[in-house]
Amino acid sequence: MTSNHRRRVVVVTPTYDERETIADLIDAVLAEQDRVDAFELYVLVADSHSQDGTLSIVDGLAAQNPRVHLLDVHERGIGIGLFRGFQYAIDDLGADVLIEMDADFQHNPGDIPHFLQKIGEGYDVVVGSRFVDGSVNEMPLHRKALSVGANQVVRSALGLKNVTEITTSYRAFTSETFLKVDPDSVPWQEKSFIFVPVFLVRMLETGASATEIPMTMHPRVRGYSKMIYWRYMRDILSFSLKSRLGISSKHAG
Ligand SMILES: Nc1nc2c(ncn2[C@@H]2O[C@H](COP(=O)(O)OP(=O)(O)OP(=O)(O)O)[C@@H](O)[C@H]2O)c(=O)[nH]1
Ligand SMILES: [Mg+2]
Repeated sequence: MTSNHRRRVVVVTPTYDERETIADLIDAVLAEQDRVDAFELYVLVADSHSQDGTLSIVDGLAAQNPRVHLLDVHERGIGIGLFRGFQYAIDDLGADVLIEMDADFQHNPGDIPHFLQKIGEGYDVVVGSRFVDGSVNEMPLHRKALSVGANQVVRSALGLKNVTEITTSYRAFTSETFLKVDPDSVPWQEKSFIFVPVFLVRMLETGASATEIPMTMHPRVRGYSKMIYWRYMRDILSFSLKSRLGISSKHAG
C-alpha cells in the first residue's frame, strides 16, 4: 500500500522517425524503476506522426504495458512534441514530475535516478549538464564547440548564473513548475529546437529552485539527426539579443 504515496513520473520523449531506438529506450527507462522506489515511472512518446514505423512500434508496446503511452501530435517540431506531451502527461496521466529526454540514446537512462534524487530533495527543476564535474561528453569536437558557444551566448545575454547547461534536453521538473510557465512565452510551435533553451529559461524565471547534475552524453549511433544547425544558431542569437534588449515577443524566439 505504500505505493499509493509514490510520486508519478512521466518521462516524455519526443520522436520523429526513431524506430531504431524507441523500443530499447522505453525498456531502458522502465528498467530504472528498480532504482527509484519513491517514484512510479511512466513513458510518454510524443510523436510527430513519424513515417518510419515508430508509431506502430509504440502503439504495440502501449497495448501491452500500462506504463507506456503514445501521443501523436501530428505536426512536426520538437517543441510541439514536448509541450503537448507535458500537457498530456499532467492532464491525462496524472504526472507529478516530468522528465524531458531524447529518444535516440544520447541521454543515458541510467541518469534518471540522479534526477529523481534531487527532485526528492525538494528541487523544482533538475538540469542535466555536460559542464559540471563528473559529466561525460562523448560528442565529437565540433559538436562540443557548438554547445559551448550556444550555452555561453544565452547565459551571458540573460545573466544566468545558476545553470551551466541550457541546450540539451535532459531535465526533470515538477508539474507545478511547468504549469507556472505562460504558454505564450515559449516558442513551442516553432519548428527549430529553440524551444529547448527558452523553456528552461522560462521555468527559471518562475522562481523555481534549480540544481544541476552531471550527465553522460553519447553521440547518436542509430537513426538520423533532425537538428538543423544554422536555424538553431540563428534562433539562439535572436532570442539572446531580444532578451538582452528587453524586447519581448508573444512567441519569444
Ligand atoms: N515530436 C517530435 N520530435 C522530434 C522532432 N524532431 C526531432 N525530434 C526528437 O527530438 C530529439 C532530439 O532530436 P535529434 O535529431 O536527436 O537532435 P540532436 O540530438 O540535437 O542531434 P543529433 O546529435 O545529431 O542526434 C529526438 O528524440 C528526436 O526524435 C519533431 O519534429 N517532432
Ligand atoms: Mg539526438
